[in-house]
Amino acid sequence: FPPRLNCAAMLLDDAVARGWGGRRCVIGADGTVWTYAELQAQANRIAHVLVQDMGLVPGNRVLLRAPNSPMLAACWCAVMKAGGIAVGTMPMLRAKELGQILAKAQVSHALCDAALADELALAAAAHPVLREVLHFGVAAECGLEARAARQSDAFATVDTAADDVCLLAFTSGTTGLPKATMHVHRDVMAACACFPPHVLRPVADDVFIGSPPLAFTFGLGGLLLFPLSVGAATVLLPKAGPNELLEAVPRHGATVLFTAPTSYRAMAEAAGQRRLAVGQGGTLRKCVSAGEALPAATRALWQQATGITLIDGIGATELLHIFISADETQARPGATGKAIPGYRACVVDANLQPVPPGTVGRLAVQGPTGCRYLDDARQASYVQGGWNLTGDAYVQDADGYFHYQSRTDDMIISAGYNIAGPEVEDCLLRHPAVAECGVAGVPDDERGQIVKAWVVLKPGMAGDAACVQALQDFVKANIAPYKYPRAVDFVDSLPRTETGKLQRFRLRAG
Ligand code: 3SK
Repeated sequence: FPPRLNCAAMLLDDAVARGWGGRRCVIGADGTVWTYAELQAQANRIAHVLVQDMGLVPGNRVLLRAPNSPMLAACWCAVMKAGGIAVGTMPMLRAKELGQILAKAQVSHALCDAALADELALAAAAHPVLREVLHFGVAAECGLEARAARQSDAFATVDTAADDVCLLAFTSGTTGLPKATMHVHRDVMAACACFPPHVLRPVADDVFIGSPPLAFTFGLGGLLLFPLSVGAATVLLPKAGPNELLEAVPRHGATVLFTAPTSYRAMAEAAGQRRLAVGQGGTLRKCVSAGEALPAATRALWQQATGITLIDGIGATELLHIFISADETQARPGATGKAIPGYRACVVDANLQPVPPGTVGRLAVQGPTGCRYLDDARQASYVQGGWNLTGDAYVQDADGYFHYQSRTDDMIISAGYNIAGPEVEDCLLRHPAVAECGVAGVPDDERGQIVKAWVVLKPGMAGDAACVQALQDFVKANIAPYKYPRAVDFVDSLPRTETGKLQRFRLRAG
């Protein structure tokens, strides 16, 4: 990439200049359809509001708070165009967490959906660093839409350096302590140059749809950057649970779906999914699963239900997007895939030395994107010897495929056995009574740790002693018996991050 670039200029201005201005670009749940030219014009008007009304100068941090929608996409592009730094936030965050973000990122400006204004106002009262807030989704003259309508729809996109930070993506990870990862304009373009052309291979006629919020880099890439990079359309739904997706995919003629394993599982089990896929009367042709390890049972269920082979991938907020994956022709059940072109990956021991195939170790990744925490001592443990250590335990097989085991801190060591919780979860998910489950190690005087399962049963199933016995017998009959859960709790739901990742540390903590 050239030393000076602005990702919005490349993804939006260049798209219009290339003649895609009249193509459908962003589609909302409320019937909004904006072409590329219309998204550009709206982003330009908002960029004027940021600069003229809100006093933004390049490098200022702008918090964005809204569910997925065309307006949120326009705000994100406007911040890029004005040379600001977008700070995406999950819609369900409360004042306390928003306050931590305001302080850490030194956020001076915010664009916020009026329906989510209260918690931000509480956070702002405690953190006066936030000086300028505008709301959208309000009819008032002082609202963002009304102000934008008074502005010119031409804006000279700021000529940023490729290395200028444009995005602060927060990750609470699976351990609960938020960190801010910095990404520069070139990282955004690098992400668009890796997974989409080498694995997903989208085309301009594709219609993307999915669940991850744009505040999560899985969603930002899958539902905004990647479609823009090929001139495709994207459906941005504020609510995109399994039922909403089952309804919206055929309604919008969606062809590419991005969601998480739990959502694929729920969709596969619901009625009505049979005619989703192209060739079965539907439109879907590519389905990407990430955000969490994909259980082989869920891959098989989706394949049976739709005939579509899931494209699994592992990414990280620290690396912006997916770095190991396999397209639908190369996918192997039980494996995430191989390092995608542009990235290198290997499995290493505690001294960062590569381990032989078949040996469990720590995943180490290098590529065009990488971890830069904002002012955080954890940088030194994430990046070592030029490698990003993602915190995942993997095995590489003799053919180079990477097989997920667990988070490194989730490996259960019981009576000398190494047991990967996700393998036990995958097994339990195959039992007909189980809707969802989480497995983690808990302290045990005799064995050091024992395997414990937290199980959400399907409706109508009784969580009694007979059920515990049946689940334990099922695990013993299907994987090595020493892996069976010696303790089983039945729960109504599992603790997850805002992005849907299971928080095993909260299970362990009871
Ligand atoms: O959490 C992940 O696995 C992920 C996947 C894709 C892009 C970004 C992330 C964080």
